[in-house]
Amino acid sequence: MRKFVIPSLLFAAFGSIAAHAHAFLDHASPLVGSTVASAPREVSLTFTQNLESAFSSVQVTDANGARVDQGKPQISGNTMRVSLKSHSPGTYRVRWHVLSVDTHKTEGNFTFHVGGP
Ligand SMILES: [Cu+2]
Repeated sequence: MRKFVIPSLLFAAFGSIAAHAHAFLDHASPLVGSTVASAPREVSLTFTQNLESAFSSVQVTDANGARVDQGKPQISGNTMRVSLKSHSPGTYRVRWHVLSVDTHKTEGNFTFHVGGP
C-alpha cells in the first residue's frame, strides 16, 4: 500500500507548485501607483501568463466611480489593453479580472494619478 501513497503525495505537491503559475500582473502602463503628467489614451496590463480573452476583463473608473474605459479590452497573449475616454486630471482606479490559460482566475486593482501638484 505504501508504494501507492508516495506517488500520490508527490503528485499533490507538484500540483500545488504548478498552481502558483497564475496570471499575476507583471507590469502596467501607466505604472501601478504612478503619477503621470498627461492622461494616457489607454491602460495596458502585462501578466505573467497568457490570458483567455473570453474570460478576462478590465474596468477603469475615475475618482467619482464613473467608468472611463471605452470599448472592448484588446487581449493578445499576456497583454490586455483598453482605451480611455476621460483625459481629466485626477485619480483613476484599474480593476482587472483574468482567466489564465492554466484555467486559474486572478483579480486585482491599482490606481494611477493624472496631473497633480
Ligand atoms: Cu494558475
